[in-house]
Amino acid sequence: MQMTFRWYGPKDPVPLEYIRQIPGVSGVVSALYDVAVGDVWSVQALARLRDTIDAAGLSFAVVESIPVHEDIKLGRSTRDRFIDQYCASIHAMSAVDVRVLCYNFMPIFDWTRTDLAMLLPDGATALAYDHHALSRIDLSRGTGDLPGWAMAYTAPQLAALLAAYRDVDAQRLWEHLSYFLERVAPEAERAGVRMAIHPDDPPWSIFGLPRIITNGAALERLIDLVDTPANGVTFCTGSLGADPRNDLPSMARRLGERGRIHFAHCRNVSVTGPKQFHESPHPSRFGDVPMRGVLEALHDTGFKGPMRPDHGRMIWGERGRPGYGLHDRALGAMYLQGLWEGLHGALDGDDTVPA
Ligand SMILES: [Mn+2]
Repeated sequence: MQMTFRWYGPKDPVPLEYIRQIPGVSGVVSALYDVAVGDVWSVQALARLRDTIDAAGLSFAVVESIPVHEDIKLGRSTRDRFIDQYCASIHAMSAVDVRVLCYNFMPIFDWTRTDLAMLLPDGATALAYDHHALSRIDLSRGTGDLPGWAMAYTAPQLAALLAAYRDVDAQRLWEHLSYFLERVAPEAERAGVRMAIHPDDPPWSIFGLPRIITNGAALERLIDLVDTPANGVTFCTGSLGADPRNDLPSMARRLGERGRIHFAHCRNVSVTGPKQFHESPHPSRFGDVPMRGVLEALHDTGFKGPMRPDHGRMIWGERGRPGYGLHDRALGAMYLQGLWEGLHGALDGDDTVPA
C-alpha cells in the first residue's frame, strides 16, 4: 500500500511542501485542471505536473480524474472521437509513468452534496447530503443553486443535457459504459495503465438521472464487462458507505480477490436517515464505515496500490476547498497508516518517504 494525498495543482491552497510533511505520505493524486472535457491531455503538461511533484520529494501516483465526455455517456454518434482522445490521454499518462487512472461514469454531475459546511457538535464543518433538500433545488436556473456546482452549467446548457438524458435509462447507461470500456480498457492495458472507476456519489439516482455504479453487484458487473486487469475499481468507502445496504468489507474482499481494486479512497460517513448523511472523522467509531474491516479485506487480498484519505472536515480554523483541507485529511492519513501497521507490521519499506 502506498499512502497518497489529493492535490489540486499549483492553485491548491495546500502546498506540496506541507503534504510532504505528513508522515508516510509519498504519493500525490492530481490532474490537469485546465483542459476542456474531451480534449487530449498532453505529455508536456503532464510532465510539468510530474516534475513539480517530484521536486517536492513526492511522486505522481494517480490521475484523478480524466473526465468522460457527456457524448460518451449519452452514446452519441460523436463518441468515437472522444473515446480515441481518451485513449490518447491514457497513453500520455503512461509516458510520464503514472499508472493508475481514477474516473467516473456519472451523468452530468459527479459528487453531489446539499451542504458544504454543515456544523458538527465539535465546531468542525463537513460536507452533507439530504435527498429532500436536493429535491427542492431548482435546476431551471442552471447549477447556480447546487452547492459546489455554481459555475458548471448555465440554464440552457443544463436543460439541453437533462433533455438528452431522458432517453438514457440505467440499462442504456450500462451499454454506453460497456462500449467505452471495450475500446478503452484494452488500450489502457497496452499502455500499462490500470483504470479504476469511482463509485457514484451518492450511490443513487439524483434529479431523475440514472446512476449505476452503486453497490457490490454493480462493481462486479463492471469488471466483467471487459476481462482485463486494467479494468478495475476505486474502492471509495465514503461513496459506497452512504447506502447502509452495502457491506463494505465483503465487497472489498470479493473485488480484492479478483485483483481489481487499483485505488482506495478511505473516509467515513454518518448515515442519519434514508438518503441522508454527513461526512465524519475517518476512524470507524465516528461514523458507519467499518474501516478496520475494509483495510483488513484489502490487506488479506494483497492490496499494493495507492490509498488516500478522502474528504476531511474543516477544523482548526482552516479555510479552503470544502472536503480538501490539510488538517483533517492528514489526521485521516495517520489513522489509516496506524490501522495498516496493526494489520501488516508497517508500510512496505519503499512506500515511505525517504528520511
Ligand atoms: Mn472517493
